[in-house]
Amino acid sequence: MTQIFEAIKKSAVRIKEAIEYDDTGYSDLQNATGDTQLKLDIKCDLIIEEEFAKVASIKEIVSEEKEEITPLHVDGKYLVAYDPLDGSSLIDVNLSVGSIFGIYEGGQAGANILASVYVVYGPRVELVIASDALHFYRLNKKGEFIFQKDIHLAQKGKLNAPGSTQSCWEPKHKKMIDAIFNDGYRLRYSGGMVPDLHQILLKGGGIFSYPATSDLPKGKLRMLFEVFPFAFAYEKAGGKAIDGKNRLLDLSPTHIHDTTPCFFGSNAEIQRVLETYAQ
Ligand code: P6P
Repeated sequence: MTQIFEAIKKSAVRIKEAIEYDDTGYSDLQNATGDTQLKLDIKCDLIIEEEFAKVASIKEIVSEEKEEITPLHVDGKYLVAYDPLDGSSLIDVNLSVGSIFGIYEGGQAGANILASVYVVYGPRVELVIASDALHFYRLNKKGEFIFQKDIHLAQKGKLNAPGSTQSCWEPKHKKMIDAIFNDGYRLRYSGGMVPDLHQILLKGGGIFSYPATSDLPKGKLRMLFEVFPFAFAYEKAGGKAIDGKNRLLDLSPTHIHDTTPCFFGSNAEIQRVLETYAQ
């Protein structure tokens, strides 16, 4: 697995430079979800595929930018599912974006995830590896990721990151979000899953929600390369990750681009979600 982490670190340095200096215009292509791809989306996907092609332990890869699974090494052990540049539409307004990776063995279910990694491209480039714990690194001037600390969530936090179109929320969800704000929580939502979830982890706790809505009954965020990697990370930090009722890592996609409603947070906030969605 170490070689996969090293390949991700090399990709992150190359993606950082692409974000800073390359064209942020749109291509005339669409991804599997129907999003028009930025030239950067395609370039970052190619960077990661190039680096993974050098890692013999990777059997196949799944990318947000590709319709189907891509085979790499027939004798490899792992499936790596990734979103090369999550929130890329935020780049042209100079907000933080990220890359997300899930490393699986023996299948594509949440139960098959062995580790996850995410990278935040912000004022600083930071990388977090979820394996035995949640390990936080920061890029230095020499292009090396230097370990900072292990991340731990408090039992209860102060941040509320309510995603999706509010006019499409179920009444019980709106009532819950309003009650959380009435308890003094601070709104922290940029529209970028990676920086939004990273902030809650670094600030010690809170809740990020992307629920089922009338316009997206199965949610928006993809199981394999967005939801499961962060669910694994939040659990390693001592928090929880659910779909409203079930633990997210107990779910299995039927298609590699399947989505699910998702809630990530400290234990106290997730308890509020469970009580709300049990109604
Ligand atoms: P909304 C970015 O497009 C993304 O996939 C995630 O990074 C982010 O959490 C979500 O969509 C934002 O969606 O509907 O709240 O704008």
